[in-house]
Amino acid sequence: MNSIYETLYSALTKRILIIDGAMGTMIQRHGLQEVDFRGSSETAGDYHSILCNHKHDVRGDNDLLVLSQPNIILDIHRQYLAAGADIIETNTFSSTSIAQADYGLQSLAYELNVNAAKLAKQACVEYSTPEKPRFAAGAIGPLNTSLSLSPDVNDPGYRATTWQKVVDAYTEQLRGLIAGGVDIILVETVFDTLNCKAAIYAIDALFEELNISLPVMISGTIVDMSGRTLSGQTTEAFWHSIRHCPNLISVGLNCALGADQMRPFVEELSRIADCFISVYPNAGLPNEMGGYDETPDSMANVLKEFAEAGFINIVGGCCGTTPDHIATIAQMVSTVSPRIPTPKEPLMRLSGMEPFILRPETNFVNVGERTNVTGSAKFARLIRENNYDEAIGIARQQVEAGAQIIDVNMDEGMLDSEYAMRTLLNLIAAEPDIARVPIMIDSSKWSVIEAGLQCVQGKGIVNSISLKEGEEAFISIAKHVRRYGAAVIVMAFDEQGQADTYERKIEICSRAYRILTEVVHFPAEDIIFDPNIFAVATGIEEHANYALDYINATAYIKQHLPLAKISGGVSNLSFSFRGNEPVRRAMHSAFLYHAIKAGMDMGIVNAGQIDIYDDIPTMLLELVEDVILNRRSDSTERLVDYAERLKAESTGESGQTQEVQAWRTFPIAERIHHALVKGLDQHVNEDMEEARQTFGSPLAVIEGPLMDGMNIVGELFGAGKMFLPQVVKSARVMKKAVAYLTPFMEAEKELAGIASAPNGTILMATVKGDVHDIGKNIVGVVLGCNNYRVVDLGVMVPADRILDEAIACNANIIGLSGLITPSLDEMVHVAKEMKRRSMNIPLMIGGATTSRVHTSVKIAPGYDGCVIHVLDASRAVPVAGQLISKEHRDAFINDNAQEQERIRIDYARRTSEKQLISIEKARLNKLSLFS
Ligand code: B12
Repeated sequence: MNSIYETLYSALTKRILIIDGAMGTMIQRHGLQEVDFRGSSETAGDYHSILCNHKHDVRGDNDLLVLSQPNIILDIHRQYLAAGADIIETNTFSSTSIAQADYGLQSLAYELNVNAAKLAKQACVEYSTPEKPRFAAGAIGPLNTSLSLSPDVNDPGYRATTWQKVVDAYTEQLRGLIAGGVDIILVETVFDTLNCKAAIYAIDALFEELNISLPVMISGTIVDMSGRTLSGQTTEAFWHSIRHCPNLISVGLNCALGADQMRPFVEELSRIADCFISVYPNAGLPNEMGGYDETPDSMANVLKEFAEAGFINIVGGCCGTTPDHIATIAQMVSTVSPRIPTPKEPLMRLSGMEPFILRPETNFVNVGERTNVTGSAKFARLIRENNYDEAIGIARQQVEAGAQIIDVNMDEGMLDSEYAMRTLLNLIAAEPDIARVPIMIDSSKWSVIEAGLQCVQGKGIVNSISLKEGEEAFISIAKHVRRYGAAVIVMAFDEQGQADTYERKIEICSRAYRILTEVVHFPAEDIIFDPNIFAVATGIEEHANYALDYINATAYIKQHLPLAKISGGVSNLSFSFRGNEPVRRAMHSAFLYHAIKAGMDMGIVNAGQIDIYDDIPTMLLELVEDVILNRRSDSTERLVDYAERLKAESTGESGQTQEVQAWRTFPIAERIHHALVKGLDQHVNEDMEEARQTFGSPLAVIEGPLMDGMNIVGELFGAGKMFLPQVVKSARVMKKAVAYLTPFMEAEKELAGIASAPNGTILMATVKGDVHDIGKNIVGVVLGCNNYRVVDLGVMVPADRILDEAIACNANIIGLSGLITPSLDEMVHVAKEMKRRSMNIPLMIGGATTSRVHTSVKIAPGYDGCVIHVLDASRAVPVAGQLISKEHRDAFINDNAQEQERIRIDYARRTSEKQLISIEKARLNKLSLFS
């Protein structure tokens, strides 16, 4: 930390700081012509001779004015400082060699930055007082070229520039800004996170080289109300991708939108980021003439509300704003306290275009392994044949089948692996369905890993680094991984070789952890150990304990190396049984079951090669576990014998047919459970028909055997006995079943002669961050069949969209669904937003993790209208009926409110009983064994 950082930090804790407004708008007021941009000998000094003979037009190159008309720029800085700005930006938005090439002025890039910094600094010195220090922020713009996007629609893998060129251009700009004396580095208007990551890379490297560390501000740009950057990332994914920046003092948003439209995104950043928050919007959206209409008062009013809501620390304006805007904003927020950043839980926060957080309840994370030339013959062939279109198809299948991260490996002797890595990743960047998940860049060669890192805008994982080449090389590579902002897998490998015993595994991992956390300052939550899964049952005595050593090492690491994660390539384990799929599958499932219990977090897994643990035949399970847990000296022979027999039996169709027939003879409910758990959809329609007749109504089938089946799936999944790709298949079966039953529910409605005018409109949505929609869809169908007009917004729906649409469709009720823990907070947020917007629409809450207690204690108090928890689809109908009925509505709402109050009192009593007593009281209670 240096003194500028501390001075700025201290100011930010005391008040909301003001950043200046638009430079362009102010320059336009001077009506400068070509000749003015070139300057005169008086205004441009030595630069005049260069500029007056320059071949290219320079009108419009605003950054050039720091050389040709420095007084104009100095005067604008002064106006903003006089208006109350604490931070002013250098006039260097386009002062890189890349951007200046448009005017043929690339050779002046360094000088532009030095001079711009000097001007801003001079103005700051003039206005600084001990009570109100002013700061010159070196502005680094987004460039006129993108590392994530192709400028050629016909060639999505093409890039107009390279990572290295961008890093070089930014480094030169930074050198100039630092030489000119800026106090802060501001990377702003980030529309492509990969460009921003290149800037961060340059900052980190230059800070190290010059041994300085200025505070850094980063400001992204959300281009429209979809809430994404131009390169497709959500606000949260953007934050995950850039938070590794050294000395990051603030993150925020600027440009593209007016303050009003920015609200949800600023609110989100303020909720998730642990540094200060900046916001400097445009003066509204551009009008039809390209101008900006937001007045100082109207803009300041919105920004004041942000301040009062506790969202912001630094505020100002972007396009279209003027010193008048800044003065009004400064005055309006002067009495509001700044937001206090709070530390966030140290979770591994990855991203593709969307965020991916490993939370305690995330369960085992599947890393898709098919985009690996060493593991998939088909993928290898496609890459060799340069057939990237089909290779991309494999990546897509992986994500569709439930891979939460995809591993990409191009390590093959005859391939240009760097080229292949770059080509595939650039193509993936253009496929939002695939690029939404984080990428694991897998290679044994650093040059290939680096080629990959230079193509991913999100926060991915490097697979892998190790101590193989000694500490020095390890530290250097780890620093680079950090500089690229990735998490890292560390293989248990050192100068002596690969760790194959428990002792070696924990010794190497502990040593690597110490170096990473203490020397490299790598965040512990971003370290993943791979303690090596080796083949067992090989017949070699020394291999007998391999699996158990991995499992025990996992448990040790989880206990002794805080926050570190564990991964591994699972298919190695069963190498000795190649060709015997049932045994391999059983080995993988049993191994994963024990390894996950010991703390394994993620793995490179072929989803087709795992069974459900509980389904492994008892005998096979025992034999497999004997091998994995090394329980008997003859375990390998016994498993080999069994495997031989199994192979003999299963050649020919008969074994398979028998198994198929067996489950078809189960009672209907069990058949449904079986189909759901196994993801079998061939018999869904006939089973649904039978079930419908057995259970009396389609809804009874949904809420009976289908729900029970999904709960079994959920339990197996939660216990590490079933994996996400399998759950995806279960979900498909469930959806097919519901689709079969839906027309029957509709027919019931007709039969009941329900009137055609709808009872009311119900807006349904699964909240932001959550993809579960089966339950919501069922509720929608059931309500639809009971004559409600249902407007279904789908999944992952942000609060503001839910509320805007609810108003637009004149909804009588809003129904929120959510099944994962973070959705509970999101529902609280929706309720609070409803209150902020003074809405009065009743809110129904549903989905497996929601509860009556949570709704009463956490959601309902945030909203003045009615909030009601509804357990299932059939109960949704009477609840909706009561909420809409003119006659019963008030009494129903009142009863619900009273019941919720009782629940809150009861909850408060139960939790206060659990509260800790004072130390004195505890001492009085001490255990006295000898009195
Ligand atoms: C199927 C499923 C999936 C499918 C979802 C497919 C889809 N299109 O919906 C897939 C594979 C994609 C999936 C993904 C994940 N899942 Co999941 N999933 C399940 C599972 C097994 C079943 C859910 C289901 O459909 N149930 C059947 C339906 C009908 O029940 P329901 O949704 O509860 O709906 C009924 C009522 O609740 C109610 N209702 C529902 N919504 C509403 C709304 C209103 C307004 C009303 C009135 C009523 C109502 O009516 C419905 C019918 O009666 C559950 C386990 C479980 N027991 O729920 C886990 C479960 C929900 N998933 C879980 C997890 C952890 C995940 C992942 C995070 C895994 C991961 N590592 O990535 C991701 C989440 C990704 C994300 N960002 O959302 C955990 C959640 C744990 C937690 N507390 O956070 C669970 C509980 C499993 C577990 N035991 O660990 N999952």
